[in-house]
Amino acid sequence: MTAGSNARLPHVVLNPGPTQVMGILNVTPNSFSDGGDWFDHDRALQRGRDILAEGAHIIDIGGESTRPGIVRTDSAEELRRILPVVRALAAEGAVLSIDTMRAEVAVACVEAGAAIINDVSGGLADPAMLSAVADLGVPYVAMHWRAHSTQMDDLARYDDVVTDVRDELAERAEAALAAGIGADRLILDPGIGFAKTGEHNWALLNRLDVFAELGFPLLLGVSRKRFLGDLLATGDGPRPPKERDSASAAIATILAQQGIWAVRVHAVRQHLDAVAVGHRLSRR
Ligand code: PMM
Repeated sequence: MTAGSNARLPHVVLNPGPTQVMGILNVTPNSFSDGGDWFDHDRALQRGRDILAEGAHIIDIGGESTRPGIVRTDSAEELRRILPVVRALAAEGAVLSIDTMRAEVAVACVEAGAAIINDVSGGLADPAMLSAVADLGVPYVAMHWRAHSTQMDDLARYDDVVTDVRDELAERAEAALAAGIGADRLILDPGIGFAKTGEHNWALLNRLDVFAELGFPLLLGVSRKRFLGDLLATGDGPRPPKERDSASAAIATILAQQGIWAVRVHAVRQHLDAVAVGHRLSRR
């Protein structure tokens, strides 16, 4: 198979249908909701198989946490965490997306069998990323991002969050196309929770039509995020991350009704059900 051939494109990208469910596999000691749970390679592999058995269309594998405030992992460690898991799950036929901001990691993982690159920085963190992905010929998720985790909360300032994020994401799309990434391989994500307050997140979720107008499939990651913990807070404080899945799924229902391409989630079964309901509602 040559890089850039259509054979590389997973059927999930080619076929517009019900919203795809992308199961999250964080091979990290410190992600915000499941840090440490799947850090060991054998446990990560088992979690990947469970995600597939639950019916996920795609597994999104990450070896670097992007949780607010966290210091970066170096590339050797990022690769050590994920490469054996990528190789094993790809050999079992899974459609794998790699959650990385590094070109070097993207290239190694696609060579190991991964099908999609999911870059939360939209090409801003590593100047080599966009041209590397163009050469690989794989689909690319460009997320709206302003800065690394240590600085992002300070940058959650917008004149109008919907138009500002739309414009900044459109710039990333233009950069991706200019670098040679095919228009049929580009997916956009407004980046819920990245340099955004809870109010910003809700405003964006209310106006996804503005993002759909950019003309690319959309991916959304709301699963277990802080704004849901705050929405469901009690006198004891925010709802803990692992108890936010019903709220995530409620949003996924509406996203599926709106024809969003994919949702990135922790609780796969629950979100498949939510997507089935949303998709059915969209049929009128
Ligand atoms: N969120 C996280 C990580 N990767 N990728 C995309 N495309 N969109 C997101 O919203 C997103 C992401 C943070 O969540 P995690 O720590 O549970 O992985």
